[in-house]
Amino acid sequence: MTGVTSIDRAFQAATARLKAATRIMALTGAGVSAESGVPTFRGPEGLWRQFRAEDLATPEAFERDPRLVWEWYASRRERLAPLLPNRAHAALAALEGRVPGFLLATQNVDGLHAAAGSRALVELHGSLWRLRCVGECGQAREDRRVPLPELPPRCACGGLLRPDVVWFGESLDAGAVSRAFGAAESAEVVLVIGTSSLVFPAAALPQAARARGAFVVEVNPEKTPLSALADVSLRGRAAELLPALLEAAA
Ligand code: BV8
Ligand code: ZN
Repeated sequence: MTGVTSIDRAFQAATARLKAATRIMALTGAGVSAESGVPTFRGPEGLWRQFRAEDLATPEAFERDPRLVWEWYASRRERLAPLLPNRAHAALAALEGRVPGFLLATQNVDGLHAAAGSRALVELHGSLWRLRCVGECGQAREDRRVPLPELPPRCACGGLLRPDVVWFGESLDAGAVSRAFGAAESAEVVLVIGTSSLVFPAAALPQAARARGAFVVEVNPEKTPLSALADVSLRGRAAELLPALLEAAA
């Protein structure tokens, strides 16, 4: 093809690999939900701009001031409630239906991958639609009420309820981590979509896959610490590039 730019070559390399692969793992971050209207964390309008992660997304912050932490999560739930999955979420759900060995590991807590129909899904950082009791019963259950009746919300057992998400300094669910690393280590292709690749251990997944010979494709409008390691880094928006990749790889 005359005048093939490096972008076309990268895109073609990615689609050729996707076409041939039977084991694919995808890792997503806040960028995959950006086109649904969900603010990212570290972007110019990012959530962390108004708040400092250290002040809010930690068990110490919750211990110190559960109401303040809950005001932040309640505002995120209210903002998220009317939002819908976008074409990137839909493309990943469609890819799952086409590839027998597919797993999607997300760092997002917004529930939009499940809403788009993804089932082979690991929510590495939990979900802000699930509340967990820090009192006696320790129960975790889905609760989509917006607004919540009181902040902080209380469990029937009298205990405090917290968002069932993983805060900084907290360990991820061991089962989720082993499922995600197991998929990364056996994947032929890893798609890394909409993440700044700064938060561990999620950001270690593509390295683990690469070490086993996987072909790593990054989809992100910006350069990230992963870009140098990726086999191809497609500079673009997920809602545009993912449907195009799927179509070309069909
Ligand atoms: C842990 C809470 C054991 C839920 C979050 C090494 C090993 C283990 C831990 C660490 C380690 N090194 C450091 C640590 C500690 C820490 C960590 O990683 N710190 C970082 C900041 C250095 N990790 C932990 O504490 C983890 N716990 O491992 O426990 C332990 C503990 C301590 C020490 C050792 C071991 C827990 C991590 C989970 C923290 N919880 N959130 C919530 O409220 O959401 S993290 C937070 O960041 C979110 O969950 C988010 O998912 C995550 C990652 O952010 P991104 O999703 O990447 O979003 P971001 O805004 O940064 O980037 C968006 C990207 O999208 C950008 O690149 C942008 O260009 C792109 N984009 C924008 N628009 C689009 C787009 N892309 C495509 N299309 C578009 N349209
Ligand atoms: Zn309880």
